[in-house]
Amino acid sequence: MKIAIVCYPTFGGSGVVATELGIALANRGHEVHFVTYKQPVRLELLSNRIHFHEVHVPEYPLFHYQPYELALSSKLVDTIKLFGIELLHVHYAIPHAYAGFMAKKILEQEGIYIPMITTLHGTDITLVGNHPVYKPAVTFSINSSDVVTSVSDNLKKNTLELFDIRKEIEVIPNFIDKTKYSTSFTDCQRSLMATDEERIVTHISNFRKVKRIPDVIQIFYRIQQEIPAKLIMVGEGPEKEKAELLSEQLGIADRVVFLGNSNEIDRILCFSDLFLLPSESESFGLAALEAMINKVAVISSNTGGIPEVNRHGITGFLSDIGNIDEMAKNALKILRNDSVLEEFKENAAEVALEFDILNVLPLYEAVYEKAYRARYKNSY
Ligand code: GMT
Repeated sequence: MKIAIVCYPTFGGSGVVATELGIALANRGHEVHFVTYKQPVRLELLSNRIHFHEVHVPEYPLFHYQPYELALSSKLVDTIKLFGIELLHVHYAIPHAYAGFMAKKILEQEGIYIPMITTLHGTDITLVGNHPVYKPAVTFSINSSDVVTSVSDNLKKNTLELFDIRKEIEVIPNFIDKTKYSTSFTDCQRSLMATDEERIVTHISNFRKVKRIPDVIQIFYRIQQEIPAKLIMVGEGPEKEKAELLSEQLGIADRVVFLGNSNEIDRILCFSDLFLLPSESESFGLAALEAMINKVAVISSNTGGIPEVNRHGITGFLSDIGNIDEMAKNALKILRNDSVLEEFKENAAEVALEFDILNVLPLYEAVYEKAYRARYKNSY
């Protein structure tokens, strides 16, 4: 099938899922066309089955806001016609589902019927999409999609509670490709980061408020008071500076390493013992799943879809949002003892396999088939 994928090309989870899905679809023989404003970060190799089409928005001084949706719709129309695309899959409702719907309608006037799948990722529903300035447009675009998928049961529940949705929402969880990690590094170069006695605790995110970055630092502060440990902070975002300052104020700056954005997440996770995800809200927690497949135990909040991924007492522990004392205590339960740590690490990797792409890809292919067969139904 010839599939166009629209996503954010940045380090955010929705872009990562869209990119990895596109790569996997291409490996299965589909032709995949990414349409977005920059080459997606995890898309290193383009090939005859993976294409990238840049959406360019010319600056015009009259516009206070440059109209990205318009440019995206037009680019979709051109790309779909030029390459004979058969299906459009948009990740993150805002503004992708809206722009995709416009493209679909423009094409219908030319007798081209393109089914549109919308995948909801989280903040497009919970934090951003639910805002009154966007709500009617988001509701309309979800209801106008041919198929709607959400990345967790919890996100489906939230969507149905927050919006007036008249469409069935299919839950297709996020996934990992275990073959990517099966080359597991024999030498993780752990010694570059920590001594043999130190445990390595890691956090990876876009450092937004929703991730509760100060909690990450405070949990680690309590851990390192009890056992030798290092904290590795991976990512960039508005809360990073505050986190650096807090580590200095707490006198632990020499034990906290800020690495910035990285394309070597698997290498970093390879030498990590514990992953911290104390988020305020999280529709799934892809970062936790990526940690788990790399045999890293997880200490997280129990919000949103996280309990669907991190299993309490098995792959790690979950606590109420903001309960940093309990999170630190639970972290120490795992980290203090080699054999306990090993057990949690093994469990994490085993549970992560439930989300193997081999189980998840057929679910997407099935909805593609269904939408393609019904492509004339949603047009008027
Ligand atoms: O976590 C973020 O802030 C990035 C955001 C995104 O849209 O890229 O992530 C959301 O989608 C991910 C992939 O489906 C999920 O794993 C994250 O849980 C979700 N983030 C939130 O719900 C806050």
